[in-house]
Amino acid sequence: MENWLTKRARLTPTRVAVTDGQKQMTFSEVAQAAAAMAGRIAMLKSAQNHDRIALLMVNNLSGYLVIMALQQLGKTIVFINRRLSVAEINYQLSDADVDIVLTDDHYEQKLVVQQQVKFSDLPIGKPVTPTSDYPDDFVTSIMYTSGTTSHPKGVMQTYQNHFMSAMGSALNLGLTANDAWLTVVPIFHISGFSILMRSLLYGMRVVLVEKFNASKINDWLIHDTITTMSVVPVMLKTLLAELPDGVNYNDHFRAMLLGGGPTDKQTLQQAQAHHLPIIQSYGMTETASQIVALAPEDIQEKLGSVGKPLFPVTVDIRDDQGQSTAVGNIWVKTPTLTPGYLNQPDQLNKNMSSGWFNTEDFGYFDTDGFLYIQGRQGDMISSGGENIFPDEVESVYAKMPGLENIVVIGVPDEKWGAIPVAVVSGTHLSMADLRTYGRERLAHYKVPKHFYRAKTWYRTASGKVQRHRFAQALTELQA
Ligand code: S0N
Ligand code: MG
Ligand code: MG
Repeated sequence: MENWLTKRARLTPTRVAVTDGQKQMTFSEVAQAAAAMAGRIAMLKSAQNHDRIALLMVNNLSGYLVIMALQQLGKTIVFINRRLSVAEINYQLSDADVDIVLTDDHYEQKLVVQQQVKFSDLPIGKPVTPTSDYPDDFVTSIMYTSGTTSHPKGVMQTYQNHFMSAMGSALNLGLTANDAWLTVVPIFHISGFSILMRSLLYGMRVVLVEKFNASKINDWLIHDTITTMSVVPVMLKTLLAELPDGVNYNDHFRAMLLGGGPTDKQTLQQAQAHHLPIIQSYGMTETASQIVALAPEDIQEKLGSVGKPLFPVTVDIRDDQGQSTAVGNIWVKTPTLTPGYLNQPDQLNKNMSSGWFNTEDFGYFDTDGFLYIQGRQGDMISSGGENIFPDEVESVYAKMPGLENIVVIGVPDEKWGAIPVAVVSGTHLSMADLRTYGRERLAHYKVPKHFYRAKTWYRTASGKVQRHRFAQALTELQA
């Protein structure tokens, strides 16, 4: 396909593409600014010989323009989660074989790469001629997700993935020339980046918000003509808690796309009481965002369901033998599916069968064809829209001197949905030492919030830790 930004700037040059509330830019202005920014990036020493460039950003205009610029240069963007520790980031940079990392101006940590450049320190350069094509199978973005292995994997997303995802979303939510999508979910996640891709395809205004602040966002949703917003459950809860009774969002507001983890019934009922147009959805980095979502007309009737598969998507429920069943693993067939994990084709293949992908989530359809998610295979903890894998946390603590055993477990949490806690044994280390060790090496949301000392260490005969027995015993330990 032709370069989406060039095309969009030709189709609707004077429409507003993006704003941060202070400054706004039209699509024509974005196209020009992106070509100028691309010229500056192209001046970097090794930019020419590298296909991938990493990005550490927050949701603001300069970050937005750097993304647009990297696409003009035909570079693959490796998005780095801004909350990760230096060690975690270095792992991803090295795994992606990246030598250039561009960072927002507030990022001060030193990373192990040949060139680390703040946006405002980019050299002066002449605007470039943008790449003419956005090829369907070109990997434009890579985002790392943790998994049951102790190291995260780079999920590759092609233009075709993003295109089909944006179409599926539009065919469900509809589209108007006045749409505006509030973007406070991080752009380094697919929840955020997918909004930028939709904007280019739809000709839609993006409202960038750098820091989640519930009262400011409520104010914006009440007074601006924003039509759509993506949220994770903790954001919805916080917005509701700050929203005065009887106050509604602006009349144009028609979709609050809710995803990134399970939401409790009480929060959904509260949202209903406020007449919020909650569109529950289900999706993941591997599927370039939502693949199943509620339709606006089903919001009232189907509370708790994530909706029906979007137009390009097919879903099948299968048992462990791969046979269709009523309740079981959620398998999906979708043109939005990643072509694979960077450098690890086997990792995707092991969950694939004849073009179908096993999400490892559990669920079922009701008799009207609405999907309900029941949980997940394995031990993943979903905290505030971030996924935490106990294996990854445990493998970091395994190297801590003076600590013999640790097991990490997810427990329900009022605010975040779930949080990690740990049970330890064979140590005189203080709780403070254990916490500090983790915070120096891991993203803070992954560090266990409490450490309990075990009286018994549960293992199978073969020596494998029995996580579920620790989870059961936790209630006693907490007492
Ligand atoms: C909720 C957020 C904004 C909270 O961050 P906040 O308030 O900015 O925190 P800080 O002030 O930085 O820190 C305060 C303390 O809170 C801790 N903390 C921060 N985040 C978490 C967390 N997630 N869990 C636990 N603790 C957290 C900090 O560590 C700090 O503590 P101390 O001081 O002790 O260090 C933030 O977490 C956030 O932005 N979350 C959302 C992330 C997200 O977007 N996830 C979605 C990922 N999934 C997908 O992208 C696939 C699904 C999808 O595409 C989708 C999802 C949602 C909506 C739409 C879609 C779609 O399909 O389009
Ligand atoms: Mg990591
Ligand atoms: Mg290298």
